[in-house]
Amino acid sequence: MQRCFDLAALGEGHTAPNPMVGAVLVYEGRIIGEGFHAEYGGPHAEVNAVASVPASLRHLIPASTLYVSLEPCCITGKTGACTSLILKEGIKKVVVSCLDMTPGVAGQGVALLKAAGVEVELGLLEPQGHFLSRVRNHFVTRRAPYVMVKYAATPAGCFAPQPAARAWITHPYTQRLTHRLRSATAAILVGTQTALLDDPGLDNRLFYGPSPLRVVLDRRLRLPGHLKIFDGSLPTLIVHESEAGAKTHRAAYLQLPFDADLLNNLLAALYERKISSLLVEGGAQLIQSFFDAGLWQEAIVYTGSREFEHGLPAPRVPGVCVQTEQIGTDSLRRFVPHSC
Ligand code: AOF
Ligand code: ZN
Repeated sequence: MQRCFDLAALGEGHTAPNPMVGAVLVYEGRIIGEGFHAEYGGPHAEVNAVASVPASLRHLIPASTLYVSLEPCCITGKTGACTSLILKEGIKKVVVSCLDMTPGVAGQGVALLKAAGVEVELGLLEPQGHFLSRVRNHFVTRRAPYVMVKYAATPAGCFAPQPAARAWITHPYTQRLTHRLRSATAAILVGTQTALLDDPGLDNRLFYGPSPLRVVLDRRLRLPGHLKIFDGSLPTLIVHESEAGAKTHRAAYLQLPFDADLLNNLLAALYERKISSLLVEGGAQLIQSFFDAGLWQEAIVYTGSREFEHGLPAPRVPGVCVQTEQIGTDSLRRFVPHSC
């Protein structure tokens, strides 16, 4: 199953809004085939695992055990149902780490296999399986993108210098990890002040894989066209309130009321666009509003070694730290909400 997880991770950044999935076929303790879901719309992990078995070993498939990181699908979406493939190949034992909460699957894949006489073991390395599939399972059950908040703070807990200015806190290596995070996230969000002050590209320049959809709040359409977000290099969505104001920059526009429901409405609009994950990169006020509304699933806080003489205090994460890692001179902490 660990091998399934490792294989699944090779699809990072390319499968959304589908999950990353890995599968391994084992005959008498020996792997005879393996595969992963490599891109959205492409063959599923199970299909690739079966297809990878050499012709000389194909006769062993019915006597092999199929390990899959996620419950095999029993619906026809962009591809055929994996449960049909399993039955067609005569596989008699399937080991699954966790359920696929997609409506129409959600336990029915396992039930269908069991009803057909296949022995199914569910729950192997389940916590790791849930972690791997957390974005997909959140997206389909909550009908909203999985929200990841990310920011850097100084050792004293400052977010930015005061008066406000663009300032770098972390090591360039940490920036590379941020770009990896961007490559694995469907959309990235910043507020107006961050777009103005930092002029960020909000793209993935420093890691393999794609860049996210750029989403920027600009209530009164004040952002000037020379900003990097308007360079036309990537899809960009400007969220605004006013009818008035020119919508002439290289971007798509989404009008929403900037009231108490803004964040919920924004998440609903992104869900409609099949955006399964959202990285909230700043500023402090926007991050705080996601925390206050309880609309976040994970927070990643980098602590650098730089200090400001006068600094704006960083938001306090209303959650528990589940992971700490040292990255050279910086540190990473991953938080989840208290209720998790
Ligand atoms: C699997 N194995 O490798 C993946 C699965 O639209 P489709 O055809 O790609 O299928 C969507 C469904 O398949 C949905 O339930 C999604 O969670 C699941 N993804 N399932 O058996 C895989 N990637
Ligand atoms: Zn499938």
